[in-house]
Amino acid sequence: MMEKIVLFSGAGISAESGLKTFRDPDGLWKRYSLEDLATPGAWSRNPSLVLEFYNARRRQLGEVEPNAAHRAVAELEEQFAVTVVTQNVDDLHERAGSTNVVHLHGQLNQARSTMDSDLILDLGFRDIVLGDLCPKGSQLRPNIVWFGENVNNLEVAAAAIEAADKVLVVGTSLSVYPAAGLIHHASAQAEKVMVSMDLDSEPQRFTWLQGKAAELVPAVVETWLSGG
Ligand code: BV8
Repeated sequence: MMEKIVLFSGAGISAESGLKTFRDPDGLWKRYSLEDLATPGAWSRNPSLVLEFYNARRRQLGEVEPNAAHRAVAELEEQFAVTVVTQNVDDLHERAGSTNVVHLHGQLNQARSTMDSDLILDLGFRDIVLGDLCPKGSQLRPNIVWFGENVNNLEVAAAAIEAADKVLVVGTSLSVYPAAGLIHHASAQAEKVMVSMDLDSEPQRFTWLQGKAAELVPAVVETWLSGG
């Protein structure tokens, strides 16, 4: 029976691929107010602004690549049963080769109908503009979970973390709920490691490794793949 690993990631795992994080000094929420861009109110007030914000991030996503951290996580699948639980809306885990990725906050390369939230369309890296309609005739929106909207796949994610023999948390400030609360589902006997540049909140029962994901994650993966 393969040991189970959960990789729980936030924006910091994609920082070295060139995607901005949210709360670092040059982060997205330092330049834009999240209330003006990532809430249902923002969408009803100014849908074009919201569409352009996500169009710009989606275009950028089409120009960046997974980094060594994403690739190392994909390599774990050689010897472990791996579930990636990510807060990120990018597809870099998938592009690096991870085959079991649970997105909590939606996916930037998907659009969603505004009249049927189950009607989801693949976008690739294309824009969404006003007038782009779903097959049922309503405006398309980014398939992103905005603040004040319910998070996807919470139960699946919690169950995977509870069952994990090892939990590796990478690149998250743990400042957004309920996603951040998921790490408390890690069992007492699981090996628990957290990689980030700085500590925004106490790492709870996790061993904290301070540094860059593209350096530290491959080292942790190498240790685990060689039986350490
Ligand atoms: C919900 C998609 C129930 C958008 C995101 C008042 C009203 C309503 C809700 C609330 C409220 N007060 C609080 C809430 C709950 C709210 C919340 O938590 N707000 C926060 C701001 C306090 N949560 C919600 O609203 C959630 N839904 O509660 O529904 C409900 C329903 C109705 C009414 C009420 C409640 C929905 C939250 C989802 C929001 N969407 N993303 C988009 O992407 O545009 S959240 C966004 O921030 C990201 O998805 C990510 O998940 C999240 C956290 O960011 P991180 O990934 O952690 O990134 P961050 O920049 O913060 O940190 C970077 C980390 O990386 C740092 O630790 C840094 O050290 C490290 N790092 C940087 N570089 C590197 C590195 N580490 C390693 N290597 C490096 N190179």
